[in-house]
Amino acid sequence: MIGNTRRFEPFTDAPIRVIDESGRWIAPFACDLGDDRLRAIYRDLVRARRLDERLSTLQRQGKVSFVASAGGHEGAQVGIAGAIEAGRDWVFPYYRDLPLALALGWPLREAVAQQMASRIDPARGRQMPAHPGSPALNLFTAASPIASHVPPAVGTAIAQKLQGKGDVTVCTFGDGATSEGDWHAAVNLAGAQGAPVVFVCENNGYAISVAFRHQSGSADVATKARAYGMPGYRVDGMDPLAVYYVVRQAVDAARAGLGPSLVEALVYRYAAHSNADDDKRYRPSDEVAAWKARDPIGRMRRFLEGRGLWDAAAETELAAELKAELDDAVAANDAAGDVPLAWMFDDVLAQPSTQLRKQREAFARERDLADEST
Ligand SMILES: Cc1ncc(C[n+]2csc(CCOP(=O)(O)OP(=O)(O)O)c2C)c(N)n1
Repeated sequence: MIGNTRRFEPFTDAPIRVIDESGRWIAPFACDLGDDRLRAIYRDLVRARRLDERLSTLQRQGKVSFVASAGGHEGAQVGIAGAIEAGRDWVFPYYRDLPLALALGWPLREAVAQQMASRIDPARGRQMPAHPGSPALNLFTAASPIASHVPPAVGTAIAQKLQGKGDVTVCTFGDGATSEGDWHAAVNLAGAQGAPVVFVCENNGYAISVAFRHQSGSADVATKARAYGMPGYRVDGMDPLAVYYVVRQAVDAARAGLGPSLVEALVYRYAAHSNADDDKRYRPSDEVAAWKARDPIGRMRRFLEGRGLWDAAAETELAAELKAELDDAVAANDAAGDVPLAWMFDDVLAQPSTQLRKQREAFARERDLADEST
């Protein structure tokens, strides 16, 4: 019931937090999550970080072509995942959302397969790495053009409203997306239609090298909600439970027919924008270090330790479990091998056109010639 969960006011100057950096609970209400759930949230954070580190290694080994690191975004994403009913609600993610996809239940092997474009990738190697998607989870495949997924997210939410089953849509994006025309058109429509959608901006302060103040005249992202007639919440995105509680309130409101919300989660990306970027050219290293000191994993661990729910032995056990899981996922994809190039002609049209058949034949001839010359 919305009445029980309406805890937060919109448009606060200070970002909403429920755990401080020392791991102390500071909210004026009690934490109602069970011990196992709290430990699972911590596990999701660490699991995402380990995958992130492994993907960078795989990229340097030439096994993955592109990495969009999510290090520093995990707290926000795991918090969002906890507030959604996976497989019922719809989620429209963006390319930095691997931790969100994993926390929703995307199998790690599948996630690694998508990154490596191996033969066991359900997308058959056709997606750019770091573009999660899963029909089983109602997880819309991430699209590269910034903010292009926001209009279809709103369309989905309007359809959910017409169906009247209380399902909702959550749409995530970076701060750069909020400077795009698609974003404004879609958020405006959501406000006008009272669509059951929760927009979550993972504001890491930069759109590649462009700092937020250079791409928007707004003081912050949450403010933009005022123009479209919905509440805008600013939340500390390095506090996973704050994000969970704020997004849960917004999701509950959308389910109850109260319309859309915009949540701004203040995060940081620790690594460069991608493996093709050099962040030292546009941001100082002490800024990076200051944000790392606020890391969501350390904060959540201190919170658990303070409640007697975690210790060094549990940490050692988790590290071993996650390493084994990652090793297994990489080994399975290594063993499966790369997607054959000829697969690009499959599944394009139910009845292949003359042109497609000709292209396939031309490709086969080229390949034969290449084979002969080796
Ligand atoms: C329409 C469009 N314009 C430009 C780009 C190139 N581009 C890729 S990522 C990116 C930055 C987006 O920043 P933000 O939305 O803040 O997300 P972040 O990468 O910081 O998480 C840009 C400009 C693009 N993919 N699509």
